[in-house]
Amino acid sequence: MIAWSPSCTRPRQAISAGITPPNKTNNRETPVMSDIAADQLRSHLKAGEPVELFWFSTGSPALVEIAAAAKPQAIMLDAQHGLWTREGLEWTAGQLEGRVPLLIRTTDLGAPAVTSALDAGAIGVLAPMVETADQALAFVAAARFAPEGRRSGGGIRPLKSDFARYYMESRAQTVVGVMIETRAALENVEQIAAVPGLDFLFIGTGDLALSMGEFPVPSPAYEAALTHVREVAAAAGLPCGIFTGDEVDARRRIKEGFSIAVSANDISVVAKGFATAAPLRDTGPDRPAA
Ligand code: 3PY
Ligand code: MG
Repeated sequence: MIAWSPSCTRPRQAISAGITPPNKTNNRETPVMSDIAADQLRSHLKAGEPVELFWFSTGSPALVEIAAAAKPQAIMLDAQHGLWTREGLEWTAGQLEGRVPLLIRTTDLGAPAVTSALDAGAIGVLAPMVETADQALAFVAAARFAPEGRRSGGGIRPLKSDFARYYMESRAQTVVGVMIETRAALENVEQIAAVPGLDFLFIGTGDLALSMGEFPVPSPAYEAALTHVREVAAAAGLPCGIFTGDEVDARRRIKEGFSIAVSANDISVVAKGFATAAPLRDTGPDRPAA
């Protein structure tokens, strides 16, 4: 039996082929990863259903807790540009465990960044600024235990109950994506999409526009690049995500055929919320005199 991974929809052999998560029906063997959440995310991606992401940069576990009540299909903590500390990742992952699928955009492409994110309890990682197939290959290897990769074993959450089970579940369930967000990545996107063990591509629209010289007013060439990446991903059997600024933008991209889009990010939501609160001081002269 082949345990499901988004890569299993692909023509080539999936990296997780042959890995079966331990039997979840045995009550002595409670899953140790964020199992339900992981299943939800993977089944959405497998079915080609749109996945809406809430994206968090402020490093606030409290904000994530508030947002999780809206039941997003997945949450992304941005360790590259955001204020997340190692402990913040850990506490946030703990509070979401099994309820909302948690992904982490790693600080960089290095193995320690990937290890911290997965040890904290994320069910998947997203690599920023990937430009070559070799970089994608190394990132995938850092995210997967041997024999598929070279992830180091350890961490509080993986070790807290049954590391053998965690190891098996993680081999079957961990989701790995890479960002396409530079001109060089565009040139190499076919080779990147062909990297075994990759589960999705994700376009960083801001950096891509900067790198192409298309910021702040993109031309049709920029839109054509987005379409090209989506089509390359589809040809490789991979879902393609895209960074979007709000729900309207996210809906538009999902209608175009993107699989993952960002319907809310904490910076914008908080900024907009406070902006609408400010006009109170303009209430006017109708107020009774003190
Ligand atoms: C980009 O748009 O470049 C991103 O990385 C999303 O934050
Ligand atoms: Mg970026």
